[in-house]
Amino acid sequence: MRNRWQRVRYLIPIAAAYMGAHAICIYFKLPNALKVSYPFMIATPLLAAAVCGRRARISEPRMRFAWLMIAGSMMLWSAGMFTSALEYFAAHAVGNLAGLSDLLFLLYGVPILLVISSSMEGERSPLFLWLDAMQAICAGCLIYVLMFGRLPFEHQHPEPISMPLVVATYNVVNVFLAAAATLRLFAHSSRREEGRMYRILTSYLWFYAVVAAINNYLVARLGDQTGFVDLLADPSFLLVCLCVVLLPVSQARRSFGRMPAARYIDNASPIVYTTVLLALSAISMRRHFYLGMLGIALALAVYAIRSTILQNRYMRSEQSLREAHDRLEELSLQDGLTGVANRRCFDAFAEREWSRAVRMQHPISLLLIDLDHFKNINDKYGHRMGDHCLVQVAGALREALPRDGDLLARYGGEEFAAVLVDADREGAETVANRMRQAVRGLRVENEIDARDFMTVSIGISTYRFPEGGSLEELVEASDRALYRAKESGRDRVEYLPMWGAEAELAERKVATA
Ligand code: GH3
Ligand code: MG
Ligand code: MG
Repeated sequence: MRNRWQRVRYLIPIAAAYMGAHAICIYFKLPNALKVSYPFMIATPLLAAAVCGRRARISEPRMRFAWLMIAGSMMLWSAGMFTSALEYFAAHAVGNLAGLSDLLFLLYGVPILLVISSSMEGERSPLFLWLDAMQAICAGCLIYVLMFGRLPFEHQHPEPISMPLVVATYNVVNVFLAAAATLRLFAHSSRREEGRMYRILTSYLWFYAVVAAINNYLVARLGDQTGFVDLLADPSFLLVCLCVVLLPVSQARRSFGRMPAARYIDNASPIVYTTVLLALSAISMRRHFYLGMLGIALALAVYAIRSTILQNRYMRSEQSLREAHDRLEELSLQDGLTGVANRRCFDAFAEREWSRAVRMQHPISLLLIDLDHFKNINDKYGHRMGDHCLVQVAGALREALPRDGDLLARYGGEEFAAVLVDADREGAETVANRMRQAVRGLRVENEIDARDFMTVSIGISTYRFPEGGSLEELVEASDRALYRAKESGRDRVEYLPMWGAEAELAERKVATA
Protein backbone atom coordinates (compact mmCIF):
# COMPACT_ATOMS: atom_id res chain seq x y z
CA MET A 1 0.00 0.00 0.00
CA ARG A 2 2.81 2.35 1.02
CA ASN A 3 4.59 1.46 -2.20
CA ARG A 4 1.47 2.49 -4.06
CA TRP A 5 1.35 5.90 -2.41
CA GLN A 6 5.02 6.41 -3.11
CA ARG A 7 4.30 5.73 -6.76
CA VAL A 8 1.37 8.17 -6.73
CA ARG A 9 3.76 10.79 -5.35
CA TYR A 10 5.99 10.63 -8.38
CA LEU A 11 3.44 9.67 -11.06
CA ILE A 12 1.18 12.69 -10.53
CA PRO A 13 4.05 15.18 -10.97
CA ILE A 14 5.13 13.28 -14.11
CA ALA A 15 1.60 13.57 -15.54
CA ALA A 16 1.48 17.24 -14.57
CA ALA A 17 4.90 17.80 -16.17
CA TYR A 18 3.67 16.11 -19.35
CA MET A 19 0.68 18.45 -19.55
CA GLY A 20 2.95 21.36 -18.60
CA ALA A 21 5.26 20.53 -21.51
CA HIS A 22 2.24 20.40 -23.80
CA ALA A 23 1.04 23.76 -22.50
CA ILE A 24 4.47 25.36 -23.02
CA CYS A 25 4.62 24.03 -26.58
CA ILE A 26 1.16 25.45 -27.25
CA TYR A 27 2.20 28.80 -25.76
CA PHE A 28 5.14 29.10 -28.17
CA LYS A 29 3.13 28.06 -31.20
CA LEU A 30 0.02 30.15 -30.68
CA PRO A 31 -2.20 30.70 -32.62
CA ASN A 32 -1.38 27.43 -34.49
CA ALA A 33 -1.40 25.27 -31.40
CA LEU A 34 -2.56 22.19 -33.34
CA LYS A 35 0.87 21.91 -34.96
CA VAL A 36 2.44 21.03 -31.61
CA SER A 37 -0.65 19.49 -30.07
CA TYR A 38 -1.00 16.67 -32.58
CA PRO A 39 2.16 14.83 -31.45
CA PHE A 40 0.89 15.01 -27.86
CA MET A 41 -2.63 13.95 -28.83
CA ILE A 42 -1.24 10.97 -30.77
CA ALA A 43 1.28 10.01 -28.10
CA THR A 44 -0.95 10.17 -24.99
CA PRO A 45 -3.44 7.46 -26.06
CA LEU A 46 -0.49 5.41 -27.39
CA LEU A 47 1.07 5.65 -23.94
CA ALA A 48 -2.21 4.47 -22.41
CA ALA A 49 -2.31 1.60 -24.96
CA ALA A 50 1.24 0.59 -24.00
CA VAL A 51 0.37 0.62 -20.28
CA CYS A 52 -2.76 -1.51 -20.87
CA GLY A 53 -0.79 -3.86 -23.16
CA ARG A 54 1.85 -4.35 -20.46
CA ARG A 55 -0.93 -4.97 -17.96
CA ALA A 56 -2.32 -7.68 -20.25
CA ARG A 57 1.07 -9.42 -20.11
CA ILE A 58 1.22 -9.57 -16.32
CA SER A 59 -2.49 -10.18 -15.67
CA GLU A 60 -4.13 -13.50 -15.01
CA PRO A 61 -5.01 -15.13 -18.36
CA ARG A 62 -8.77 -14.52 -18.33
CA MET A 63 -8.21 -10.76 -17.88
CA ARG A 64 -5.82 -10.47 -20.81
CA PHE A 65 -8.58 -10.11 -23.36
CA ALA A 66 -10.06 -7.11 -21.53
CA TRP A 67 -6.75 -5.26 -21.21
CA LEU A 68 -5.84 -5.97 -24.83
CA MET A 69 -9.20 -4.67 -26.00
CA ILE A 70 -8.78 -1.47 -23.97
CA ALA A 71 -5.28 -1.09 -25.42
CA GLY A 72 -6.82 -1.61 -28.89
CA SER A 73 -9.34 1.16 -28.22
CA MET A 74 -6.59 3.54 -27.23
CA MET A 75 -4.66 2.68 -30.39
CA LEU A 76 -7.74 3.33 -32.54
CA TRP A 77 -8.09 6.72 -30.88
CA SER A 78 -4.44 7.46 -31.51
CA ALA A 79 -4.80 6.30 -35.13
CA GLY A 80 -7.83 8.58 -35.48
CA MET A 81 -5.75 11.47 -34.22
CA PHE A 82 -2.93 10.50 -36.58
CA THR A 83 -5.20 10.58 -39.65
CA SER A 84 -6.69 13.82 -38.36
CA ALA A 85 -3.12 15.20 -38.26
CA LEU A 86 -2.56 13.98 -41.82
CA GLU A 87 -5.75 15.73 -42.89
CA TYR A 88 -4.54 18.89 -41.14
CA PHE A 89 -0.95 18.91 -42.34
CA ALA A 90 -1.41 17.54 -45.86
CA ALA A 91 -5.05 17.92 -46.76
CA HIS A 92 -4.30 17.76 -50.46
CA ALA A 93 -2.27 14.55 -50.15
CA VAL A 94 -4.67 12.42 -48.19
CA GLY A 95 -7.38 12.33 -50.83
CA ASN A 96 -10.10 9.89 -49.96
CA LEU A 97 -8.71 9.48 -46.43
CA ALA A 98 -10.70 12.57 -45.51
CA GLY A 99 -13.13 11.61 -42.77
CA LEU A 100 -11.20 8.46 -41.86
CA SER A 101 -10.29 10.01 -38.51
CA ASP A 102 -13.99 10.27 -37.60
CA LEU A 103 -14.52 6.65 -38.57
CA LEU A 104 -11.62 5.63 -36.32
CA PHE A 105 -12.97 7.76 -33.46
CA LEU A 106 -16.30 5.94 -33.82
CA LEU A 107 -14.65 2.53 -34.03
CA TYR A 108 -12.64 3.30 -30.90
CA GLY A 109 -15.79 2.33 -28.95
CA VAL A 110 -15.98 -1.18 -30.48
CA PRO A 111 -13.29 -2.95 -28.36
CA ILE A 112 -14.57 -1.19 -25.23
CA LEU A 113 -18.08 -2.38 -26.03
CA LEU A 114 -16.77 -5.95 -26.40
CA VAL A 115 -15.12 -5.76 -22.97
CA ILE A 116 -18.34 -4.52 -21.43
CA SER A 117 -20.59 -7.04 -23.11
CA SER A 118 -18.59 -10.24 -22.86
CA SER A 119 -17.96 -12.40 -19.87
CA MET A 120 -14.53 -12.76 -18.24
CA GLU A 121 -15.45 -16.19 -16.92
CA GLY A 122 -13.47 -18.23 -19.44
CA GLU A 123 -16.50 -19.49 -21.36
CA ARG A 124 -16.19 -16.72 -23.95
CA SER A 125 -16.79 -18.15 -27.39
CA PRO A 126 -14.41 -16.72 -30.05
CA LEU A 127 -17.10 -17.11 -32.71
CA PHE A 128 -19.62 -15.08 -30.69
CA LEU A 129 -16.95 -12.49 -30.05
CA TRP A 130 -16.33 -12.13 -33.78
CA LEU A 131 -20.04 -11.90 -34.47
CA ASP A 132 -20.43 -9.17 -31.82
CA ALA A 133 -17.37 -7.38 -33.18
CA MET A 134 -18.77 -7.51 -36.73
CA GLN A 135 -22.07 -6.05 -35.60
CA ALA A 136 -20.37 -3.34 -33.54
CA ILE A 137 -18.07 -2.37 -36.44
CA CYS A 138 -21.01 -2.31 -38.81
CA ALA A 139 -22.97 -0.13 -36.34
CA GLY A 140 -19.97 2.25 -36.12
CA CYS A 141 -19.83 2.49 -39.93
CA LEU A 142 -23.56 3.17 -40.13
CA ILE A 143 -23.29 5.94 -37.53
CA TYR A 144 -20.53 7.40 -39.70
CA VAL A 145 -22.74 7.18 -42.78
CA LEU A 146 -25.63 8.84 -40.94
CA MET A 147 -23.34 11.60 -39.65
CA PHE A 148 -21.50 12.37 -42.88
CA GLY A 149 -24.03 11.29 -45.49
CA ARG A 150 -21.47 9.17 -47.35
CA LEU A 151 -19.64 5.89 -47.04
CA PRO A 152 -16.15 5.73 -45.51
CA PHE A 153 -13.46 6.01 -48.23
CA GLU A 154 -16.05 7.23 -50.75
CA HIS A 155 -14.57 9.61 -53.32
CA GLN A 156 -17.65 11.76 -53.30
CA HIS A 157 -16.96 15.16 -51.79
CA PRO A 158 -18.22 15.37 -48.18
CA GLU A 159 -21.47 17.19 -47.74
CA PRO A 160 -21.52 20.23 -45.47
CA ILE A 161 -21.73 18.69 -42.02
CA SER A 162 -23.86 20.02 -39.21
CA MET A 163 -21.32 20.43 -36.39
CA PRO A 164 -23.95 20.32 -33.60
CA LEU A 165 -25.09 16.95 -35.03
CA VAL A 166 -21.53 15.59 -35.03
CA VAL A 167 -20.87 16.82 -31.48
CA ALA A 168 -24.22 15.45 -30.29
CA THR A 169 -23.53 12.06 -31.88
CA TYR A 170 -20.12 11.78 -30.24
CA ASN A 171 -21.64 12.78 -26.91
CA VAL A 172 -24.40 10.18 -27.22
CA VAL A 173 -21.86 7.44 -28.11
CA ASN A 174 -19.58 8.45 -25.20
CA VAL A 175 -22.42 8.54 -22.67
CA PHE A 176 -23.76 5.22 -24.01
CA LEU A 177 -20.36 3.58 -23.46
CA ALA A 178 -20.00 5.08 -19.98
CA ALA A 179 -23.54 4.03 -18.98
CA ALA A 180 -23.00 0.48 -20.30
CA ALA A 181 -19.72 0.23 -18.37
CA THR A 182 -21.47 1.46 -15.21
CA LEU A 183 -24.11 -1.23 -15.61
CA ARG A 184 -21.42 -3.87 -16.01
CA LEU A 185 -19.50 -2.47 -13.01
CA PHE A 186 -22.51 -3.11 -10.78
CA ALA A 187 -23.07 -6.55 -12.24
CA HIS A 188 -19.55 -7.98 -12.34
CA SER A 189 -18.70 -11.05 -10.28
CA SER A 190 -16.76 -10.56 -7.07
CA ARG A 191 -13.36 -11.26 -8.63
CA ARG A 192 -10.92 -8.58 -7.63
CA GLU A 193 -9.05 -7.66 -10.79
CA GLU A 194 -12.21 -7.79 -12.85
CA GLY A 195 -13.91 -5.36 -10.47
CA ARG A 196 -10.96 -2.99 -10.52
CA MET A 197 -10.73 -3.12 -14.29
CA TYR A 198 -14.42 -2.20 -14.64
CA ARG A 199 -13.96 0.58 -12.06
CA ILE A 200 -11.06 2.04 -14.04
CA LEU A 201 -12.94 1.67 -17.33
CA THR A 202 -16.11 3.27 -15.95
CA SER A 203 -14.23 6.18 -14.34
CA TYR A 204 -12.28 6.75 -17.52
CA LEU A 205 -15.38 6.61 -19.76
CA TRP A 206 -17.36 9.10 -17.64
CA PHE A 207 -14.36 11.41 -17.34
CA TYR A 208 -13.76 11.12 -21.06
CA ALA A 209 -17.46 11.72 -21.86
CA VAL A 210 -17.46 14.99 -19.88
CA VAL A 211 -14.07 16.24 -21.10
CA ALA A 212 -14.79 15.25 -24.71
CA ALA A 213 -18.18 17.03 -24.57
CA ILE A 214 -16.46 20.27 -23.43
CA ASN A 215 -13.62 19.79 -25.91
CA ASN A 216 -15.94 19.06 -28.86
CA TYR A 217 -18.16 22.02 -28.00
CA LEU A 218 -15.16 24.37 -27.88
CA VAL A 219 -13.51 22.90 -31.00
CA ALA A 220 -16.78 23.26 -32.92
CA ARG A 221 -16.79 26.96 -32.02
CA LEU A 222 -13.09 27.71 -32.43
CA GLY A 223 -12.30 25.70 -35.58
CA ASP A 224 -8.52 25.34 -36.05
CA GLN A 225 -7.67 28.06 -33.50
CA THR A 226 -8.00 25.72 -30.54
CA GLY A 227 -5.10 27.02 -28.44
CA PHE A 228 -4.99 25.70 -24.88
CA VAL A 229 -8.24 23.75 -25.44
CA ASP A 230 -6.00 21.02 -26.91
CA LEU A 231 -4.82 20.29 -23.39
CA LEU A 232 -8.23 18.69 -22.76
CA ALA A 233 -7.19 15.71 -24.91
CA ASP A 234 -4.53 14.59 -22.41
CA PRO A 235 -6.08 14.04 -18.95
CA SER A 236 -8.44 11.12 -19.82
CA PHE A 237 -5.59 9.00 -21.19
CA LEU A 238 -3.20 10.06 -18.45
CA LEU A 239 -5.88 8.98 -15.96
CA VAL A 240 -5.95 5.51 -17.58
CA CYS A 241 -2.13 5.31 -17.39
CA LEU A 242 -2.12 6.35 -13.75
CA CYS A 243 -4.89 3.95 -12.65
CA VAL A 244 -3.47 0.97 -14.54
CA VAL A 245 0.10 1.52 -13.31
CA LEU A 246 -1.17 1.75 -9.72
CA LEU A 247 -3.34 -1.37 -10.05
CA PRO A 248 -1.84 -4.13 -7.91
CA VAL A 249 -1.13 -7.44 -9.65
CA SER A 250 -3.62 -9.96 -8.31
CA GLN A 251 -3.19 -13.71 -8.48
CA ALA A 252 -5.65 -15.91 -10.32
CA ARG A 253 -8.52 -16.50 -7.98
CA ARG A 254 -11.20 -19.07 -7.80
CA SER A 255 -14.46 -18.08 -9.43
CA PHE A 256 -17.24 -16.98 -7.10
CA GLY A 257 -19.84 -17.54 -9.79
CA ARG A 258 -21.47 -14.83 -11.75
CA MET A 259 -24.06 -12.51 -10.30
CA PRO A 260 -27.49 -12.91 -11.90
CA ALA A 261 -27.23 -9.35 -13.26
CA ALA A 262 -23.90 -10.22 -14.97
CA ARG A 263 -25.50 -13.22 -16.61
CA TYR A 264 -28.39 -11.03 -17.68
CA ILE A 265 -26.00 -8.54 -19.29
CA ASP A 266 -24.09 -11.35 -21.03
CA ASN A 267 -27.33 -12.70 -22.47
CA ALA A 268 -28.87 -9.34 -23.32
CA SER A 269 -25.86 -7.69 -24.99
CA PRO A 270 -26.05 -9.69 -28.26
CA ILE A 271 -29.70 -8.68 -28.58
CA VAL A 272 -28.72 -5.04 -27.96
CA TYR A 273 -26.07 -5.26 -30.71
CA THR A 274 -28.58 -6.75 -33.15
CA THR A 275 -31.31 -4.24 -32.26
CA VAL A 276 -28.95 -1.25 -32.59
CA LEU A 277 -27.69 -2.55 -35.92
CA LEU A 278 -31.23 -3.15 -37.19
CA ALA A 279 -32.33 0.34 -36.11
CA LEU A 280 -29.30 2.05 -37.70
CA SER A 281 -29.73 0.00 -40.90
CA ALA A 282 -33.41 0.88 -41.11
CA ILE A 283 -32.64 4.60 -40.64
CA SER A 284 -29.87 4.61 -43.25
CA MET A 285 -31.96 2.71 -45.82
CA ARG A 286 -33.65 5.94 -46.92
CA ARG A 287 -30.42 7.28 -48.41
CA HIS A 288 -28.28 4.15 -48.71
CA PHE A 289 -30.70 1.41 -49.56
CA TYR A 290 -28.18 -1.38 -50.23
CA LEU A 291 -26.07 -0.51 -47.22
CA GLY A 292 -29.18 -0.56 -45.03
CA MET A 293 -30.22 -3.91 -46.50
CA LEU A 294 -26.72 -5.25 -45.89
CA GLY A 295 -26.89 -4.13 -42.24
CA ILE A 296 -30.29 -5.79 -41.78
CA ALA A 297 -29.08 -8.99 -43.46
CA LEU A 298 -25.98 -9.06 -41.24
CA ALA A 299 -28.03 -8.49 -38.08
CA LEU A 300 -30.47 -11.27 -38.99
CA ALA A 301 -27.70 -13.67 -40.05
CA VAL A 302 -25.76 -13.10 -36.83
CA TYR A 303 -28.92 -13.58 -34.80
CA ALA A 304 -29.78 -16.79 -36.67
CA ILE A 305 -26.23 -18.21 -36.31
CA ARG A 306 -26.15 -17.38 -32.63
CA SER A 307 -29.59 -18.86 -31.95
CA THR A 308 -28.77 -22.06 -33.83
CA ILE A 309 -25.47 -22.54 -32.01
CA LEU A 310 -27.02 -21.79 -28.62
CA GLN A 311 -29.97 -24.09 -29.28
CA ASN A 312 -27.56 -26.83 -30.35
CA ARG A 313 -25.43 -26.32 -27.25
CA TYR A 314 -28.50 -26.29 -25.05
CA MET A 315 -29.75 -29.56 -26.52
CA ARG A 316 -26.31 -31.17 -26.19
CA SER A 317 -25.94 -30.13 -22.58
CA GLU A 318 -29.50 -31.26 -21.83
CA GLN A 319 -28.72 -34.66 -23.30
CA SER A 320 -25.47 -35.04 -21.37
CA LEU A 321 -27.27 -33.91 -18.21
CA ARG A 322 -29.94 -36.53 -18.79
CA GLU A 323 -27.28 -39.20 -19.37
CA ALA A 324 -25.41 -38.13 -16.23
CA HIS A 325 -28.65 -38.20 -14.28
CA ASP A 326 -29.46 -41.73 -15.52
CA ARG A 327 -25.95 -42.90 -14.72
CA LEU A 328 -26.12 -41.38 -11.25
CA GLU A 329 -29.46 -42.99 -10.62
CA GLU A 330 -28.04 -46.33 -11.78
CA LEU A 331 -25.02 -45.89 -9.50
CA SER A 332 -27.18 -44.90 -6.56
CA LEU A 333 -28.99 -48.25 -6.86
CA GLN A 334 -25.90 -50.39 -7.39
CA ASP A 335 -23.56 -51.97 -4.87
CA GLY A 336 -20.12 -50.48 -5.44
CA LEU A 337 -18.19 -53.69 -4.81
CA THR A 338 -20.21 -56.48 -6.38
CA GLY A 339 -22.19 -54.56 -9.01
CA VAL A 340 -25.50 -56.17 -7.99
CA ALA A 341 -28.41 -54.09 -6.64
CA ASN A 342 -27.79 -52.39 -3.29
CA ARG A 343 -29.90 -52.31 -0.17
CA ARG A 344 -31.74 -49.16 -1.24
CA CYS A 345 -32.71 -50.79 -4.54
CA PHE A 346 -33.74 -53.95 -2.68
CA ASP A 347 -36.02 -51.99 -0.33
CA ALA A 348 -37.77 -50.20 -3.19
CA PHE A 349 -38.06 -53.35 -5.34
CA ALA A 350 -39.33 -55.53 -2.49
CA GLU A 351 -41.94 -52.91 -1.52
CA ARG A 352 -43.16 -52.59 -5.11
CA GLU A 353 -43.31 -56.34 -5.78
CA TRP A 354 -44.92 -57.05 -2.44
CA SER A 355 -47.79 -54.66 -3.24
CA ARG A 356 -48.13 -56.16 -6.72
CA ALA A 357 -48.18 -59.72 -5.33
CA VAL A 358 -50.89 -58.82 -2.80
CA ARG A 359 -52.93 -57.02 -5.46
CA MET A 360 -52.55 -59.72 -8.12
CA GLN A 361 -52.82 -62.57 -5.55
CA HIS A 362 -49.50 -64.03 -6.70
CA PRO A 363 -46.99 -65.73 -4.42
CA ILE A 364 -43.68 -64.00 -3.69
CA SER A 365 -40.59 -65.54 -2.08
CA LEU A 366 -37.64 -64.01 -0.31
CA LEU A 367 -34.22 -65.67 0.00
CA LEU A 368 -31.64 -64.43 2.51
CA ILE A 369 -28.21 -65.78 1.63
CA ASP A 370 -25.27 -65.62 4.05
CA LEU A 371 -21.70 -66.77 3.42
CA ASP A 372 -20.57 -69.38 5.91
CA HIS A 373 -17.52 -68.64 8.04
CA PHE A 374 -16.65 -65.73 5.81
CA LYS A 375 -14.73 -64.07 8.59
CA ASN A 376 -12.29 -66.94 8.32
CA ILE A 377 -11.47 -65.97 4.71
CA ASN A 378 -10.83 -62.38 5.72
CA ASP A 379 -8.67 -63.42 8.63
CA LYS A 380 -6.72 -65.97 6.65
CA TYR A 381 -6.29 -64.33 3.26
CA GLY A 382 -6.97 -60.67 3.98
CA HIS A 383 -9.82 -58.30 3.14
CA ARG A 384 -8.81 -57.89 -0.49
CA MET A 385 -9.28 -61.60 -1.03
CA GLY A 386 -12.54 -61.36 0.97
CA ASP A 387 -13.77 -58.65 -1.38
CA HIS A 388 -12.79 -60.72 -4.38
CA CYS A 389 -14.80 -63.66 -2.97
CA LEU A 390 -17.83 -61.44 -2.51
CA VAL A 391 -17.62 -60.38 -6.18
CA GLN A 392 -17.33 -64.02 -7.28
CA VAL A 393 -20.23 -65.12 -5.09
CA ALA A 394 -22.42 -62.26 -6.37
CA GLY A 395 -21.69 -63.41 -9.94
CA ALA A 396 -22.52 -67.03 -9.14
CA LEU A 397 -25.77 -66.08 -7.38
CA ARG A 398 -26.80 -63.88 -10.29
CA GLU A 399 -26.17 -66.73 -12.72
CA ALA A 400 -28.39 -68.96 -10.65
CA LEU A 401 -31.28 -66.49 -10.84
CA PRO A 402 -32.77 -67.18 -14.27
CA ARG A 403 -35.76 -64.86 -14.50
CA ASP A 404 -35.37 -61.22 -15.48
CA GLY A 405 -38.16 -60.09 -13.17
CA ASP A 406 -36.34 -61.34 -10.04
CA LEU A 407 -33.79 -59.33 -8.10
CA LEU A 408 -30.51 -60.18 -6.44
CA ALA A 409 -29.20 -57.55 -4.02
CA ARG A 410 -26.39 -57.16 -1.52
CA TYR A 411 -28.34 -57.00 1.71
CA GLY A 412 -25.37 -55.94 3.83
CA GLY A 413 -21.85 -57.22 4.64
CA GLU A 414 -21.57 -60.78 3.38
CA GLU A 415 -25.32 -61.24 3.08
CA PHE A 416 -27.31 -61.22 -0.15
CA ALA A 417 -31.07 -61.24 -0.71
CA ALA A 418 -33.12 -62.49 -3.65
CA VAL A 419 -36.73 -61.53 -4.35
CA LEU A 420 -38.47 -64.15 -6.48
CA VAL A 421 -41.59 -62.74 -8.06
CA ASP A 422 -44.52 -65.09 -8.65
CA ALA A 423 -42.52 -67.99 -7.09
CA ASP A 424 -43.98 -70.39 -4.53
CA ARG A 425 -42.04 -72.39 -1.96
CA GLU A 426 -41.02 -75.18 -4.34
CA GLY A 427 -39.72 -72.78 -6.94
CA ALA A 428 -37.84 -70.80 -4.27
CA GLU A 429 -36.24 -73.96 -2.86
CA THR A 430 -35.13 -75.01 -6.34
CA VAL A 431 -33.49 -71.63 -6.97
CA ALA A 432 -31.92 -71.62 -3.48
CA ASN A 433 -30.37 -75.04 -3.99
CA ARG A 434 -29.07 -73.96 -7.36
CA MET A 435 -27.45 -70.96 -5.71
CA ARG A 436 -25.90 -73.08 -3.02
CA GLN A 437 -24.46 -75.39 -5.66
CA ALA A 438 -23.21 -72.45 -7.70
CA VAL A 439 -21.26 -71.05 -4.75
CA ARG A 440 -19.81 -74.42 -3.95
CA GLY A 441 -18.91 -74.71 -7.62
CA LEU A 442 -16.64 -71.70 -7.25
CA ARG A 443 -14.37 -73.91 -5.15
CA VAL A 444 -13.09 -71.03 -3.04
CA GLU A 445 -10.91 -72.48 -0.32
CA ASN A 446 -12.26 -72.02 3.20
CA GLU A 447 -11.09 -74.87 5.37
CA ILE A 448 -13.19 -75.03 8.52
CA ASP A 449 -14.67 -77.95 10.40
CA ALA A 450 -14.72 -80.74 7.88
CA ARG A 451 -15.34 -78.45 4.86
CA ASP A 452 -12.90 -77.42 2.20
CA PHE A 453 -14.71 -74.79 0.15
CA MET A 454 -16.75 -71.70 0.77
CA THR A 455 -20.48 -72.37 1.18
CA VAL A 456 -23.66 -70.42 1.82
CA SER A 457 -26.68 -70.86 4.08
CA ILE A 458 -30.04 -69.72 2.73
CA GLY A 459 -33.27 -68.88 4.57
CA ILE A 460 -36.51 -68.79 2.57
CA SER A 461 -40.02 -67.61 3.27
CA THR A 462 -42.96 -67.27 0.89
CA TYR A 463 -46.09 -65.17 0.91
CA ARG A 464 -49.08 -66.92 -0.58
CA PHE A 465 -52.63 -65.63 -1.05
CA PRO A 466 -54.96 -65.63 0.94
CA GLU A 467 -52.48 -65.39 3.83
CA GLY A 468 -52.21 -61.96 5.42
CA GLY A 469 -49.04 -60.30 6.68
CA SER A 470 -46.59 -57.66 5.66
CA LEU A 471 -43.29 -57.39 3.87
CA GLU A 472 -41.52 -56.94 7.24
CA GLU A 473 -42.97 -60.25 8.40
CA LEU A 474 -41.76 -61.96 5.22
CA VAL A 475 -38.23 -60.59 5.85
CA GLU A 476 -38.37 -61.67 9.50
CA ALA A 477 -39.47 -65.18 8.55
CA SER A 478 -36.64 -65.51 6.01
CA ASP A 479 -34.19 -64.25 8.63
CA ARG A 480 -35.39 -66.84 11.11
CA ALA A 481 -35.08 -69.53 8.46
CA LEU A 482 -31.50 -68.41 7.79
CA TYR A 483 -30.71 -68.51 11.50
CA ARG A 484 -32.05 -72.01 11.60
CA ALA A 485 -29.90 -73.02 8.62
CA LYS A 486 -26.84 -71.70 10.45
CA GLU A 487 -27.82 -73.48 13.64
CA SER A 488 -28.39 -76.74 11.81
CA GLY A 489 -24.81 -76.82 10.57
CA ARG A 490 -24.66 -74.28 7.66
CA ASP A 491 -24.34 -75.06 3.93
CA ARG A 492 -28.05 -75.68 3.67
CA VAL A 493 -31.43 -74.22 2.73
CA GLU A 494 -34.19 -73.75 5.33
CA TYR A 495 -37.79 -72.74 4.77
CA LEU A 496 -40.16 -71.11 7.31
CA PRO A 497 -43.68 -69.85 6.59
CA MET A 498 -44.52 -66.30 7.54
CA TRP A 499 -46.58 -66.92 10.66
CA GLY A 500 -45.03 -67.54 14.10
CA ALA A 501 -46.83 -70.57 15.60
CA GLU A 502 -47.68 -72.00 12.24
CA ALA A 503 -44.11 -71.46 11.23
CA GLU A 504 -42.84 -73.60 14.06
CA LEU A 505 -45.28 -76.35 13.11
CA ALA A 506 -44.56 -76.25 9.43
CA GLU A 507 -40.85 -76.00 9.93
CA ARG A 508 -38.98 -78.58 8.06
CA LYS A 509 -35.59 -79.09 6.81
CA VAL A 510 -35.15 -78.91 3.10
CA ALA A 511 -33.16 -81.75 1.69
CA THR A 512 -29.72 -80.57 0.82
CA ALA A 513 -28.48 -81.45 -2.56
P1 GH3 B 1 -21.35 -67.22 9.75
O1 GH3 B 1 -21.14 -68.52 9.03
O2 GH3 B 1 -21.92 -67.40 11.10
O3 GH3 B 1 -22.09 -66.27 8.95
O4 GH3 B 1 -19.88 -66.66 9.97
P2 GH3 B 1 -19.27 -65.42 9.28
O5 GH3 B 1 -17.80 -65.40 9.59
O6 GH3 B 1 -19.61 -65.40 7.87
O7 GH3 B 1 -20.06 -64.28 9.97
P3 GH3 B 1 -19.63 -63.09 10.86
O8 GH3 B 1 -20.83 -62.25 11.07
O9 GH3 B 1 -18.88 -63.55 12.06
O10 GH3 B 1 -18.58 -62.33 9.97
C1 GH3 B 1 -18.97 -61.72 8.80
C2 GH3 B 1 -17.72 -61.19 8.18
O11 GH3 B 1 -17.97 -60.63 6.91
C3 GH3 B 1 -17.09 -60.13 9.03
C4 GH3 B 1 -16.74 -59.02 8.07
O12 GH3 B 1 -15.41 -58.66 8.19
C5 GH3 B 1 -16.98 -59.65 6.72
N1 GH3 B 1 -17.45 -58.67 5.78
C6 GH3 B 1 -18.63 -58.01 5.77
N2 GH3 B 1 -18.66 -57.17 4.70
C7 GH3 B 1 -17.48 -57.32 4.02
C8 GH3 B 1 -16.92 -56.74 2.85
O13 GH3 B 1 -17.51 -55.89 2.18
N3 GH3 B 1 -15.70 -57.13 2.47
C9 GH3 B 1 -15.01 -58.08 3.19
N4 GH3 B 1 -13.81 -58.44 2.77
N5 GH3 B 1 -15.49 -58.63 4.30
C10 GH3 B 1 -16.71 -58.26 4.72
MG1 MG C 1 -21.63 -65.26 7.30
MG1 MG D 1 -23.75 -62.36 8.19
